[in-house]
Amino acid sequence: MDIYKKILQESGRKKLALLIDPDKCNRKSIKKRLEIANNCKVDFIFVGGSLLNYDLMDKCIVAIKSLTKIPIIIFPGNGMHISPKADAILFLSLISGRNADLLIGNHVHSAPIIKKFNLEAIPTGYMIMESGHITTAQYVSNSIPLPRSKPDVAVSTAIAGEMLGLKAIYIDAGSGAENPVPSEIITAVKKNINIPLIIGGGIRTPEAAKTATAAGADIIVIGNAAEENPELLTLIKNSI
Ligand code: 1GP
Repeated sequence: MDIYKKILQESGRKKLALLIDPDKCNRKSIKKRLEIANNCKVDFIFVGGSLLNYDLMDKCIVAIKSLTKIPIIIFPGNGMHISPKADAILFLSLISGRNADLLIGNHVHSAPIIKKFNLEAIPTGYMIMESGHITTAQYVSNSIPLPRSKPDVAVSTAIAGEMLGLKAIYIDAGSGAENPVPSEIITAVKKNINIPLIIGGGIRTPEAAKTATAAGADIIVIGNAAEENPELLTLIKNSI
């Protein structure tokens, strides 16, 4: 399965990714969410978290696979988060930060394993956005988030990512963010790049999801809100 092709397919149709945290993943806890995801045709399942370990990632993917055929994409918190059981992995480079390990260091360790597993790697420029309280992603990445009031900084960063050959840009306000990525930033970035734009973090309502897609997001990612209220997935899917 060529997952990147699926991301590019029907480029005008906004897509929804459900994020499942392997630290909170057992068959029982994800069953309802995945039933709803199947019914409302969620496009992708992202699996990832900032603090998990390999073993949990593998088990979680097996559990998800027993409940859905939706493509599973690893959204790694570090270079050890790899599983041969997934369909693809976002090969993230934290281009909003200046932490060399997250720009290239972890990649050197994980690339041979990803290759050995024959796992599709999607080179993705990952940009963490200032969003209120410090998020786990900000803390763990030891990086300064992009300022929310400076669209130019986000735009320049995204353009540089595309010029470096990255195949997607993911702007993340962080899991459970107080405030999602501002729509002005989404619009400004989208206008300046020709690769898919993924937006996540702190999107909790169909209105917020619609705001993000109307501003230019190609894929939106929903994690916490669907954990709390799985029915929200259908409402969000219908609104974007
Ligand atoms: C976090 O973008 C994801 O990295 C999703 O965030 O859990 O806040 O939806 P939420």
